[in-house]
Amino acid sequence: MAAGDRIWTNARLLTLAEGSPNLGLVDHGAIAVRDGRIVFAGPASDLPGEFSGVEATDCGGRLITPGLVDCHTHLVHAGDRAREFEMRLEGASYEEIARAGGGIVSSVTQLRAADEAELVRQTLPRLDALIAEGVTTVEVKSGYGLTIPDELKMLRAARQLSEERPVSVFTSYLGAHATPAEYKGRNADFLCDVVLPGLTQAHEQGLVDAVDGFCEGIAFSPDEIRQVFDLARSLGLPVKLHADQLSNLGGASLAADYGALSAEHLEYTDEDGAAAMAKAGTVAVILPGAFYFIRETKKPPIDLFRKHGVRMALATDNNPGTSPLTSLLLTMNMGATLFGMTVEECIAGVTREAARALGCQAETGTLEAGKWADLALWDVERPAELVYRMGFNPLHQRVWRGQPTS
Ligand code: DI6
Ligand code: FE
Repeated sequence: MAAGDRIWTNARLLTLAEGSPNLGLVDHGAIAVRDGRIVFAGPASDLPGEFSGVEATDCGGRLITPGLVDCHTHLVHAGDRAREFEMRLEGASYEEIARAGGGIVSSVTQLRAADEAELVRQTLPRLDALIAEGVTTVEVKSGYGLTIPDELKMLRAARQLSEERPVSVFTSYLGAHATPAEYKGRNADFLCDVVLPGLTQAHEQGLVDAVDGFCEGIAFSPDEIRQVFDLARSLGLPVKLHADQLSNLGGASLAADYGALSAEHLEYTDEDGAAAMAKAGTVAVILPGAFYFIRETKKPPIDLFRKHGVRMALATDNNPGTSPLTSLLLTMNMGATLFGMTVEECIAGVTREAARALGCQAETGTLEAGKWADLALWDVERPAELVYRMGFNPLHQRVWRGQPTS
């Protein structure tokens, strides 16, 4: 027994350990923690004797899962696009909205006008909403600055979030998100002047954990994305890609070619793309919030992912334009209801597989010895309840790195 040791007893565990049936369910379970890391998670009868005198939290039979991981967000942004949403409800077209100053351009304008402290201030309520549902790790992208200083500002704000709240933050550089007005029709210049040198600078400043891009007709071509990924590779940074969201440009295969951690959205991915992802071990990050919000009708090919053994994660894609969603619980419900994902796929998708999509599966995402003690305790009897309810939050306690935070 050492100072700072903690145990949780009288719990039902979903360990999510790879290959265990029923999400690694342990009916009479206990977790022992030292220095913020899990030392033991399993049947209470096997709890190591050295923890016998340690003060225990009696979980009253509650369910413990790994802390949730939101592996795809644009959480740092300024302002909102509620007016645009209203205009769409009134029947306005995308062109009309763009002419009225809406669309992604409006988010870029608002972001550029906000300083770092203001960005953090505006982001914290969204982060708090995620945390309130048991999120212990969150990914945050840049991509609304689109100048080097503004992209760096976004990434610094993202890093600052982990100073403000007990949460692990992973940053993704998304300079190739959209072409700003001043570079309209000049993607090559934008890449050369902003995206590529911005990535080098952000990396030098320790602000980048992974590199992302938006491969789409309205954004960047596969060849343009390759330029970004080649630089990422030379800097030793992992990549991920917004791929095949609105059309199939072969984004899933492109991501797989670079051994990407993940490819995201994937509504238009075909069988070749799924097979390439399986071979590369690229995780499919499914984003039902954006599908729902833009009233997309083409569903991601979940059956093909299953057939080829592609791992699937689920994330909010929180962003002001296409997914103003701050609930991973609702995201799971949408994954099940809209796409037919199973309860097990949904729960693995916001824990173990989401961690894999961030490359942090050795640190979090399952209840296994050696990982951070990132836990969520739930007032539910069965795992399906986490997926089935809509707009109800059964979180009882959240633990980040061994410390209860609620
Ligand atoms: N895919 C999306 O759906 C969002 N970004 C992306 O890469 C849209 C972002 C926005 O409209 O603000
Ligand atoms: Fe996104």
